[in-house]
Amino acid sequence: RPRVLSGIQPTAGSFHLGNYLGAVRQWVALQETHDAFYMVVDLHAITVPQDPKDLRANTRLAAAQLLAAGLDPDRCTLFVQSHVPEHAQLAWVMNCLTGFGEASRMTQFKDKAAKQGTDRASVGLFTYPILQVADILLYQANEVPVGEDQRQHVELTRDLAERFNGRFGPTFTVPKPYILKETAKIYDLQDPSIKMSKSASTPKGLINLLDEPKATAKKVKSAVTDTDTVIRYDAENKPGVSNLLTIYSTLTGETIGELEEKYTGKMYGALKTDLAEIMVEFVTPFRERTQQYLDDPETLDAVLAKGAEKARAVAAETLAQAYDKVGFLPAK
Ligand code: AQP
Repeated sequence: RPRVLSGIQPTAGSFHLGNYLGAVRQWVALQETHDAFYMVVDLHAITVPQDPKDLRANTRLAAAQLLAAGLDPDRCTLFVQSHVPEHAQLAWVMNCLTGFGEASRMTQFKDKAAKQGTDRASVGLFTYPILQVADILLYQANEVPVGEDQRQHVELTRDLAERFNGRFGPTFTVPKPYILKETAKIYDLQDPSIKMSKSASTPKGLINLLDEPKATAKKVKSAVTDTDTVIRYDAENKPGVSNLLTIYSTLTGETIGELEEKYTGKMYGALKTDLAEIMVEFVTPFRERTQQYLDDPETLDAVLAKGAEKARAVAAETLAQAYDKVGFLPAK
């Protein structure tokens, strides 16, 4: 079976619709066909300041949401990044292989650092794409299921894997991004020119899966569309309507073409009312299942402990090979 690896940050509490449609939904499908490793990336979370109590709670919350979304610990390996110290250990080697200019070109870093101010942005934020490289290479992943915003980091991973292999001999699998065109980028409901994001979106444009279903329905109903009246997919000229059609189609399995036909001659209001109902039907059981996992922290922690053990077995082997190739003296 080919292998996949991906991660999600525990920082925002609730996952948002972009996280789910862009990434987590694919994770659930891929556990059936791939040897799948998924993690809650708490090391990445501390690239910006975190309250320790919140971080711990949000890490459990993220794991609970992944299980609620359909990850099955018998079909995939689910773990917490900091439980596998090899991530930080390989990251150092990768840091030393990356050019300063190369790291400076990462657009996510540039965007986030610009928002925080260069003096306040941490060095961790600067090197976090390189930690991500280590995350992926440790598992010899063939594919990395992510949203479009992560494509550049997977490209960096490919470059560094090839550089390491070229310099020290074949060691790492060179991974490919796994990005579904339709859901690669889910947009803010109030500003469909920007991606839905916990930090960039307006509260009204961001659908948090754990919010009150009623509030979610309201956000869908007040989504920004356009002054035209035709319900048609046209990402360039009708980004708001197209975003709603993408969300609708992904959640129901109806194709965009079928939806365009279904809503011929209907008003935007009808589309939004129906989509609001579909969203409520989706988030209500999701919230309940998440709560059930949170109510049983011992079981949750046991799942994560078992996941960490499985992950470490793979990660330790890769790290040992990499350390040997680099020329580190083995500790006897
Ligand atoms: N709008 C989106 N459309 C499609 N995919 C998305 N992802 C995030 N936003 C969208 C994908 O979700 C996965 C987890 O990303 P993350 O750990 O970076 O989660 P986040 O921090 O909650 O993501 P945000 O909201 O984008 O936060 P910022 O911008 O503050 O970092 C990834 O695979 C990502 O591509």
